[in-house]
Amino acid sequence: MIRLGPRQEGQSAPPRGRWPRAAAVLALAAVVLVLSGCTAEIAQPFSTIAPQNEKTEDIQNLYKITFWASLVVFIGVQVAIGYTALRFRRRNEDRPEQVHGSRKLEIAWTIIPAVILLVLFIPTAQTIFDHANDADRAAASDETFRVNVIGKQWWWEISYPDIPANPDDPEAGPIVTANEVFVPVGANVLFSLASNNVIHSFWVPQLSGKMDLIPGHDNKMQFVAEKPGEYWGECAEFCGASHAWMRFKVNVLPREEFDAWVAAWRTPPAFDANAETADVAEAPPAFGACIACHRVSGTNAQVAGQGIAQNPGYVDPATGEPVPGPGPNLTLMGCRDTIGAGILENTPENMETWLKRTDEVKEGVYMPNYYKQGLTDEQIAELVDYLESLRPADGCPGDDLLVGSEVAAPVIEAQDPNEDPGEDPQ
Ligand code: HEC
Ligand SMILES: [Cu+2]
Repeated sequence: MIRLGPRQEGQSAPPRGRWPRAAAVLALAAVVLVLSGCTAEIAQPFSTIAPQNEKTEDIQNLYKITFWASLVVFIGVQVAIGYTALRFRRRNEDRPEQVHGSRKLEIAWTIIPAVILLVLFIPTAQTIFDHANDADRAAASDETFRVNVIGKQWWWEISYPDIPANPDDPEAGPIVTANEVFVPVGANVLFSLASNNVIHSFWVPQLSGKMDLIPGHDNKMQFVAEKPGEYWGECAEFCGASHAWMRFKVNVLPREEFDAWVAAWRTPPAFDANAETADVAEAPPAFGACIACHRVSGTNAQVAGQGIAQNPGYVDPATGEPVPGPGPNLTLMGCRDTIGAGILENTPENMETWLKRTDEVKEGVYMPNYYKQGLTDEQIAELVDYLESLRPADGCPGDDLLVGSEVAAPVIEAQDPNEDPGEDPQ
């Protein structure tokens, strides 16, 4: 114990009775609170303390170290405050002896924080380097399952460099999709993370840490998804108006389900009967307005830009400014769980809302509202039917598996496209 000054004349030992009992009750309450927090079953998809693989276990361990270190500090400080308040409380009108400087104290409060910092820093740095090395090893290995991710405003373009869209035609490029990453369970997944606009951050709280997507600089991230299921991710770096609606999902499927997804992606949509001539006559004519920005595999909707090159999509009539155009690849759109990177659940009603109130549903969205520009209710209905039909006739791969997922989905609000558009859509 460090004595701050000689005990004053007439000072007695701290009184017993009332105080210690109150302190004991408080301490007990604190312990109960802490323990109840630890045992709570956490099924929140964005919870960081429900790790589902080794990578997030590592991060959880850092969190535990930080938590216990903080608890020790907290208790130490509280005890010191309590002790000082009781032991040195004012007992008479005398001004206590004034003390300036204490070498012992100075040394103690330099060394203790330094030790605490080391306790936090060493395992943190170790984990960061371990994870970076894992990514490097994955990059050097042939066994790696590669996924390229490009952060867009405000959605994710996902492509699989090792999985050709058409195995007979290397020119066709890889399979490209958006906002839903499919990976086989147990695969050593390496994400290559890039951006052609602002900085985003890729984060699947239950499978990974955060990694930025930086224009002009590719980042890597590796993890193994150990359990089948669906895992939500989100952008973790403020990137503009709809940053909060830049969600995605990682669907972890058994290998054969994943292969079924690839096969489904490569199968031309039923709507378009003629894949050989890539005839989209079966698609509603109104879809002609959409193909500047959207592709659908197996149809002649193949002109929209994809990948890191950014072509201006269209000139906003309101401002005269070019806006980044190309949008998500809509192949298998009927199988997506959400519309607009998590902002609406994918249902025909919500698809109608998306097409009729695009700019109200999603703040700042880089997709024009063609309903306001003159598409009729009938044309919109045709587009909705078409988009929802972009799925295999015998069901979407992985759908049955994801039902029993351990992670609950966030609630996504539906809206009536025909209600007064003056109202706040959110
Ligand atoms: C100027 C480019 C552009 C045009 C033209 C365009 N879109 Fe889009 N579209 C986008 C962008 C960008 C997004 C992504 C919006 C977001 O989530 O932030 C998008 C998203 C979508 C989505 C949701 C996709 C997903 O993965 O959730 C659908 C469906 C869609 N558009 C349908 C259409 C239809 C139908 C048309 C034609 C009537 C059309 N789009 C015209 C740019 C465009
Ligand atoms: Cu973002």
